[in-house]
Amino acid sequence: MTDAPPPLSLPTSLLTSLLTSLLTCKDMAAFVAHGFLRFDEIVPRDLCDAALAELATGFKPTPFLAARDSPQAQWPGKPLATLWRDSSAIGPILGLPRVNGIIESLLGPGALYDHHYAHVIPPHQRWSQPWHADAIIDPRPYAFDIQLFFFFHDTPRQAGGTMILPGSHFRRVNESDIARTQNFRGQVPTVCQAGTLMVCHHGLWHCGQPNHTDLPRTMLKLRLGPAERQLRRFDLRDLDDPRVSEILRTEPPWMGSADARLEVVHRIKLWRALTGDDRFDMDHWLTRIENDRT
Ligand SMILES: O=C(O)CCC(=O)C(=O)O
Repeated sequence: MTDAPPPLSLPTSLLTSLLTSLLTCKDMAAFVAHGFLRFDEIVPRDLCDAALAELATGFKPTPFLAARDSPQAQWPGKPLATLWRDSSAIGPILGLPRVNGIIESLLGPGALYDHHYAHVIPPHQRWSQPWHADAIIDPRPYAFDIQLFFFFHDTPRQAGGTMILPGSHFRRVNESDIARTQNFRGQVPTVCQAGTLMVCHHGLWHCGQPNHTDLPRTMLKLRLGPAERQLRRFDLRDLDDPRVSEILRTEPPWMGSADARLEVVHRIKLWRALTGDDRFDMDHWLTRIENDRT
């Protein structure tokens, strides 16, 4: 008789740390409903200070500004893990287990770099950036990119933290189509402590704000796309928690009841895509129209 091979198992501590750095189903539902997630003080202060110092040196220029023959010009489309290898702060920040877990939960493994830019609003700038959504050039209905907004210094309201409109991400607009509007009901300014990260769906409406302080306001934006299908990449242990549906139903204040129905349908479809559960529904919204027998 031969001995059976020992069962393949990971040490519990490793398994727990892998799982705890991933987003839960409730987190993912919040992303699907609101189009963003906020992580307060996720980057330690010392790394924030180092990141600001690194940005002040000119950093790696965004590919838009890089010389055509420079390595940075070739970055778009490359795996994130292969970039910022020699960076003293941005690389280590992107390597933080929690930051990695967030990216992996939303995009799956091997996230691909799209672009980055350090948005600096000078002191006493009274101009407000017009509302916009970034580069809506893609027809993908439910795959999505994410945009990481890093705030490396305390950002009080006067300092011009990015304004966002929660729940706007399914309203696909081309860049500045929404620029003639000054304020939307339900808009939320980013007011936060150093080290805060906002992770936004690429369709989320947003704009920079005036900076009434004596200091520049810096926000590092990094856009990433998926390398694989965004399917069940997060911690699935709370998949059947009834709060998942409650979160998916949340209505932002700008939505009328007719609009809300359209949004719910989008959310159900994205939830189906992310979980692989083609029968998932809420209040019969999609099942009602899936009876075409022709
Ligand atoms: O500076 C900001 O707060 C936002 C800038 C931005 O996201 C953009 O220009 O697309």
